[in-house]
Amino acid sequence: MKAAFPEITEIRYEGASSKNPLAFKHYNAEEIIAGKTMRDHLRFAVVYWHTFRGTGSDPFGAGTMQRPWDDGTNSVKNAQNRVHAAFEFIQKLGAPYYCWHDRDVAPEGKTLAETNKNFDAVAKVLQAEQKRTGIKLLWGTANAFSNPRYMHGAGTSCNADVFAYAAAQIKKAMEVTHELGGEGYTFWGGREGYMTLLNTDMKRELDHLAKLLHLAVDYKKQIGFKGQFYIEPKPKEPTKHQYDSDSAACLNFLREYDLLPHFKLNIETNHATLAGHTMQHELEVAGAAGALGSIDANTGDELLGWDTDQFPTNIYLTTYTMLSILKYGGLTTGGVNFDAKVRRESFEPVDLFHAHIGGMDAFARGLKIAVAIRKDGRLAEFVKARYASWDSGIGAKIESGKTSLRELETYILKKGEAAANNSGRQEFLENLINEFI
Ligand code: XUL
Ligand code: CO
Repeated sequence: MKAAFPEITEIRYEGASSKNPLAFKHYNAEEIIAGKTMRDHLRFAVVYWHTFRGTGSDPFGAGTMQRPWDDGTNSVKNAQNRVHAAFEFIQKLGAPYYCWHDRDVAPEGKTLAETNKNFDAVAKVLQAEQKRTGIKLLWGTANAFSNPRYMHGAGTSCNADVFAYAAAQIKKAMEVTHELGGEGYTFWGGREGYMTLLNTDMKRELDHLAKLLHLAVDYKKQIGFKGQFYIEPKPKEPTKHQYDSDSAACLNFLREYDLLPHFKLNIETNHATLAGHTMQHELEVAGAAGALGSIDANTGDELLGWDTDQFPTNIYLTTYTMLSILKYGGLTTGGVNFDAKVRRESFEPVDLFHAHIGGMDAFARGLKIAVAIRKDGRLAEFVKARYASWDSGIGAKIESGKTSLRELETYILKKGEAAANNSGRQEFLENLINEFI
């Protein structure tokens, strides 16, 4: 097969002083930092949907992307050829993982049986390319939102047949993920929400969504799939309200339906901002619940209020992200998955390299800075000292559950007033972070 990126050789680490746009300035896969290689800390993944299926179309205009390896047809043959281009790209980039939706990799047929056959035919090539290159599947997922049948949702559809179809589709996507040695499986509820409450039985829809996830948990056990299940929060787009709106809503849903032991969260930056939160907030909510699993790394445009899925280049963002990830023990099953797309105006194949190199370097810097901040220790010491009143005396008593309102009243009556507060020192801490950036 002809090379898809003939002018591009393996992307190498050349150090911070390099002016080569096709080299890493900060990501040095083998470099050990805080006891692990950068490769193992960051576990980068390339997404199939944006990088190999993104056309550059938007609501106002047609696709713009030049993808010489793609013949533009929906044939299985074209899908198989595309796999070679994808693995050439991922290998030259040096990312250890990739992710897909079932419908990104293989075309839909007229029936589910035909679609599954197409999927198997392409999965065979994925399997061979994984073997040839050593690139692994971070997670698979089912696209249960694009086809018109999913207009009312998949697990939350008012049409029971559509629920059954989604279940069948998820079953197959889990099987293929398992066959390809996938390390996880993600559920993003593309249309699991509503456009208007006037036509919606919310309680029933939520019950159904939980049913679908329980069926998946059961099937996972039956086929012996050991990968991690993830839910990916997103508040809106395409629906007005998505049930998995943010980390807290997902955790509440999982707890209510006894699903929490089986799931972790896959947190996406632009989804966090759509929810009116920071990425760090979403990571902290997930981490505190022991449910921080993986991240979809991207960013939005502060002046555009939609899911622009841009590549992350902001060092503060990657620093705060890595601070939270390291705090909760680092990425184990999950990774830094670039759910990001090049701009419509960046239509040449080489732009895919610039985008990923930039994202990987931004995360490498975030990792190094976060490790340095943790090593320095002043930030953690400050936070620890801020809560010192809880380490002994009345604070320790409250935390251990050994007090009552009556006792607390007696305590304060005796003191007359609470001990004086200390400054929150926000500006001091912001300056401290800037010492490391
Ligand atoms: C959509 C989104 C999805 C999920 C996988 O906003 O993030 O691509 O990551 O279904
Ligand atoms: Co995503």
